[in-house]
Amino acid sequence: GPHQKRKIAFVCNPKMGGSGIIATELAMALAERGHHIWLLAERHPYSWRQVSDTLHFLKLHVNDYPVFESAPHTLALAGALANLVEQNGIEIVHAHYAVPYAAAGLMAKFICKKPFKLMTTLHGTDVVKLADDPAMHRVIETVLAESERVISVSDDLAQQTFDRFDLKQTPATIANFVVPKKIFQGNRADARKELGLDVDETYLVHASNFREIKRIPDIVRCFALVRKQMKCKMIFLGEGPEVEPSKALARSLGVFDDITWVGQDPLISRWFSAANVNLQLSEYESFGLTLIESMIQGTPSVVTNIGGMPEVVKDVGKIVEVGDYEAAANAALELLNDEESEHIKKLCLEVASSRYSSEAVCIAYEKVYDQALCTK
Ligand code: GMT
Repeated sequence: GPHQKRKIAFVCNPKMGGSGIIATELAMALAERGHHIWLLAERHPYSWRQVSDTLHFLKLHVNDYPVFESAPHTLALAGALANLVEQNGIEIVHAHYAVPYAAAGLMAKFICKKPFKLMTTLHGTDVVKLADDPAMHRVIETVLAESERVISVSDDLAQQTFDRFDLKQTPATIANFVVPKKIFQGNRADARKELGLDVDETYLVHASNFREIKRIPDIVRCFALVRKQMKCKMIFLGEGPEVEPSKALARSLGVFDDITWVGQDPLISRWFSAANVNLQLSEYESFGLTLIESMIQGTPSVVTNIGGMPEVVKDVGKIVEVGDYEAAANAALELLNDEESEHIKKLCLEVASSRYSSEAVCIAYEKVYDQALCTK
């Protein structure tokens, strides 16, 4: 339906990672819907595309004058935001992550000569992990209280936030979404041919930034157990500190030759389309973007019973306890069972396109922006 065109500045982490991907895709989708969007960051986010002339990128310059131990990034962001708002008549600053992005937004509010509304989307690590740090806790609590609206990417994260901070109300949930343009359009065989994979092989997949929180050793152990039961291969997508240790563990478990470490690949959807099962066995995950990226390609996931993952894979995946890689292996074997796989594939597609539609998310945010601008 018709909606008012807004002027919105986005601030997010431009590095490869779910929060930056979602913020960037949301910025682009809203610009395509006619809103005027500015994205302020140290560099173009990974998935940035100039989709509309109502979309603007502003490079953040952080002065790293040598007297500083580390460059005052948050202050640079706050000042640049204040300038951006004043120069362009921006009505809303939409921050992805309470710290440091919404905190910079709050500082900008203090500096800026024109009023604007601060919107904060929580992606997890900001509230759940940083809340344990007493200094950070105070900052986050203030930022949440001073944000016009706080949105969480899952119901679980909303509840966790409410439990940890003194808030007037639980944040509203607007889930992450599938990006239509990124969907691989071919079938599994097409994807495999394009990737040079064996059309008849069974492939398990995992994608992340290989931080400790992803529990990569559990994935390697899970794969080794599945490999004992049937011929199959493992594909690791992404880069990070746990890549090298995972190779050592794979060697010691005798499955090194059955694993491919692909590294970073922008065409991640092709890999999910090619795979039979996706594994995400993290210690914490507010949402788990790869779950819907694989779901839309018809590939179900085995996940740990933590954070937002159970609500994301509800009806279309298997849930095991954190650390229980044996249960994860059994769950993967169940999903690999031929009888079930055609049915699951259909269900995955259905759920991913209905529950995680990008249009529905844009509409939900437009409503939140409207509400924020209507309250004085
Ligand atoms: O999990 C990461 O390593 C990256 C992190 C980020 O900042 O991009 O991801 C968080 O936000 C994503 C988008 O909302 C979620 O899908 C991830 O689950 C969440 N990560 C954690 O909660 C650990």
